[in-house]
Amino acid sequence: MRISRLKKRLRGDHDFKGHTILGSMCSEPHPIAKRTYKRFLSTNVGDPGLFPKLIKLEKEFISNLGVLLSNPNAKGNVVSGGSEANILAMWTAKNICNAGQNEIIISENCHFSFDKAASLLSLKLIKIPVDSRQRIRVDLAEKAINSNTAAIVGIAGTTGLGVCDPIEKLSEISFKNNIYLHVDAAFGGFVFPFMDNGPKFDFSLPGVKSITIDPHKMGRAAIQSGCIIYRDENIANYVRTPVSYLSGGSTVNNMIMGTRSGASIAAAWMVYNYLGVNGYKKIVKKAMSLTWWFITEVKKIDGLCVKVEPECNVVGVCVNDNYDIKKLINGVRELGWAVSEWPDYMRIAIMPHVTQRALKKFLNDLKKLLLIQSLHS
Ligand code: 0PR
Repeated sequence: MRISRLKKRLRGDHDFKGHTILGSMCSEPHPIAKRTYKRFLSTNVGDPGLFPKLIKLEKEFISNLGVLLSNPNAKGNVVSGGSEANILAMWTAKNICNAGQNEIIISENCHFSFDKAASLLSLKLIKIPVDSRQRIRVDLAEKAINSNTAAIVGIAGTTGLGVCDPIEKLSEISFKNNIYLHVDAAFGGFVFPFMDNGPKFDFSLPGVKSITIDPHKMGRAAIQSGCIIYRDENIANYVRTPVSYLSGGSTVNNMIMGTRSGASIAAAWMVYNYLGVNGYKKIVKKAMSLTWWFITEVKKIDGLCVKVEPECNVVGVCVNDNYDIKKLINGVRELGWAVSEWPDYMRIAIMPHVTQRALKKFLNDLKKLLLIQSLHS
């Protein structure tokens, strides 16, 4: 069997180099991440005795991210992605709490990984409405606090609309009430720290106990790499499964996965050190200027609007009452574009692989489809 036959079989799937993927929060990994991933493909840090140096590299990487997030004492792990990181944070919060505390206060715009966490851990999500800027209503979040509250969650870079909850205020209410605050910065974690005036969401806020941050989104690393970062070792140790028999002797596993790829860690470490803060600043600057340009162009098109001004490179494109968003989304998909669909908008993520040229073509297609809709109405 030749690889060309496999390629032929998979032909037709989208590809980041093909410039049709506009709704994804992942991107083409940096070439250095790809090379490194390949080199360490067969490593498994699920058996720490086999790869102690890779484990050390993982610790160093987490510590690097800790520094980025204003906390050199941070501890944590590279996991499969934001979903696993969020589930681990909820598991940790549950283990810290007293029995019976099972309510999680969270924005109605949260990622579905929290629904999974709630189902797995028998938690109850108290979904709080958002304000006109699509950010959690802190007044309602505060009102929802009661003796059953296990944790509060803030989102730094929402999945659909790229906004940041008021984490500073959530930190205040969490700290005051001694409640665990987790920040889901799966997307914004590799964006906001590299902006000149990005929103505050990190460990400099005293209430924040853990943060999800994903190198496989804006970090230009390879899939799978998400990170769960805890404020300190004590918090990091609330999820622990003792393992007695592996090659390094008795150890603990503090995540969901057993076998896990060391290639993800090596690639994320490599690209992070290769790009450095200045490299990421350049990536974010480019993505944000393209985002603002795209929003300006969207607003010029009769019938189109943006759901809210985003705070990072994720845009919710919607239509006015004369048009049907569902039809528009179906139309762009038929023309070959991959966009994400919400009930009243489509999500466009201006990732590093997205070019202005592709966006111009996409905007033209939107114009044509809206014209067709108006002629048929
Ligand atoms: N938290 C936030 C805020 C997210 O946006 C996401 C995923 C997660 C957690 C979960 O991360 P993992 O998917 O790494 O577990 N956000 C994207 C989404 O669900 C993930 C994605 C990426 C979807 C690429 C599509 C795609 O092509 O929309």
